[in-house]
Amino acid sequence: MRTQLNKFQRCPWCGNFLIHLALKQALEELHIPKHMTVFITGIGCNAKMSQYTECYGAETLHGRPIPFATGVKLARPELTVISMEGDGGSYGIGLGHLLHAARRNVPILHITCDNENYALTTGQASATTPQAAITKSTPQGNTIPPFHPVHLVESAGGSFVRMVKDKEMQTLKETIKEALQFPGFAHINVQQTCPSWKRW
Ligand SMILES: Cc1ncc(C[n+]2csc(CCOP(=O)(O)OP(=O)(O)O)c2C)c(N)n1
Ligand code: SF4
Ligand SMILES: [Mg+2]
Repeated sequence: MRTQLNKFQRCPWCGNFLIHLALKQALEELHIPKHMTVFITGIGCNAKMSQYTECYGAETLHGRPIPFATGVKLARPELTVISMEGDGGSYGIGLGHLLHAARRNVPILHITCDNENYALTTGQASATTPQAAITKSTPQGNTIPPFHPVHLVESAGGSFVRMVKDKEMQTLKETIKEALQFPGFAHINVQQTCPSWKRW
């Protein structure tokens, strides 16, 4: 984490604190140098993480970190390239990129901070919001069933696909380490705490 940035734009108890710490520890324990790491995010609460991390990176467009990260990896295959988005970005607007990255086996790590809602825009329902959940966009309860992200990415050809809870930090860190050493496309769905909007 950048030491000079001590004011994170996050709610207290946000799961992104845990995901960020696990990622930082994983990179440190694998001795991956900061100048060899590129961290690409999209847009959303999670996306600020690339600004808060001491390495190369960019905060791109909602749904588009995977194509950006793919380009970086193609140009500089020796770099460790991490892409991150929320559930809205990964499984909504950017779903096509995720499935094709899995199908093409692009050697990057894509982490989804899955808080089951569009948090930055104040909590609308996403593709992973459970049925009956009350959100800003489903005041009577969500009527649409969510899909299962792990099954979805596996069906596209993803061979390293994991689902981990943010609070299980040791498991999360070890899973990130495993994914960073995987020689193909790796996807981690992190079940993320969002005390402001996820109340189910
Ligand atoms: C192309 C585009 N459409 C819509 C938006 C508005 N927008 C900004 S953040 C966001 C929701 C993000 O939700 P998610 O990807 O789940 O990330 P979270 O905030 O939950 O971490 C939306 C819809 C945008 N920035 N760009
Ligand atoms: S709205 Fe949710 S995801 Fe966004 S900072 Fe707050 S707790 Fe975290
Ligand atoms: Mg979200």
